[in-house]
Amino acid sequence: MIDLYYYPTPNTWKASIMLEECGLPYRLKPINIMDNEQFAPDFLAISPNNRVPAIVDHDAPGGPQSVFESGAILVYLAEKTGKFLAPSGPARVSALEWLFWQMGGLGPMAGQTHHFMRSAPEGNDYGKGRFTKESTRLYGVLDRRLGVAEWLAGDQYGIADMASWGWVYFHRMHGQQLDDFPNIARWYFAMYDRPAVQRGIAAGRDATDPPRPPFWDAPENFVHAKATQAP
Ligand SMILES: N[C@@H](CCC(=O)N[C@@H](CS)C(=O)NCC(=O)O)C(=O)O
Repeated sequence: MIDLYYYPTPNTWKASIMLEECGLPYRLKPINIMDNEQFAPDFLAISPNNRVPAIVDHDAPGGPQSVFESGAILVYLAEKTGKFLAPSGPARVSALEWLFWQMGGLGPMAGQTHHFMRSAPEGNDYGKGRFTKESTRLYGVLDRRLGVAEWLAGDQYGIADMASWGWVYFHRMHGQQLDDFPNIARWYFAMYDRPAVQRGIAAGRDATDPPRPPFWDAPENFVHAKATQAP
C-alpha cells in the first residue's frame, strides 16, 4: 500500500494520476496546506521541504520508503512498476528532459503567475507582467514540442505528460488561452479523456476540509468541458 500525502493541486495530481494509471492501491493522507498542516513534524519527516505531494511506499523492498518532490515520485513509481517511462534510450532522455523542464520551468513560473494575478496589491503589475510573459514563452515551448511529437517523450504517453497536464488545466490563471496553442489543446484534451486522469483529479477533491479553495470551482479559472475549447 502507498500513502499519498495530498492536497488537491496540480503538483499532487501528478502523483494521483500516476497511481491511477498504474493501478496501484493507495490511501489518501490529506494535508491541509491552508491550515499549515505541511509544517507538522510528522509530515516534515517525510517531506522536509514542507510541500505536498509526498508518498510512503509500505511495500518497498527494503522497508517503508518515503519520497518527496513530485518529479521524484513520478520516476519512483515508473521504476517500481516499469510503466510510463522507457527503461533506456532516447525516449527516456526525452521524458526526463520534459519532466525537468516542467519541474524547473512551467511549474514554478506558472505558479508565480497565478500568485501575482490573484494576490499582488492593486496597481502593482510588475510581477504579473514578468511572470505572464514567461508563462506565455513556456506555453510556446510546450506547443512547439507537441507540434512535432504526440506526447512529450515522443510517441508514448508518460510521466512527462502527467507532470505538465495539471498545470495546463489552470492555463487561464496563467493568462493563457488554449486557442492560441492548438498543439497543447490537442494533447490536453487527449489526456483529459483518459479515465485514470479523471479519477486522479477527482481523488482528493473532498479530502480536505474545506474541500478546496474557492477559486477551484470558478468557471473562469479552468476548462469545464471539451466543447468549450476544443479546436
Ligand atoms: N517542487 C515541489 C513543489 C510542491 C509544491 O509547491 N506544493 C505546494 C502545493 S502545489 C505546497 O505544498 N505548498 C505548501 C506551502 O507553500 O507551504 C513538487 O513538485 O513537489
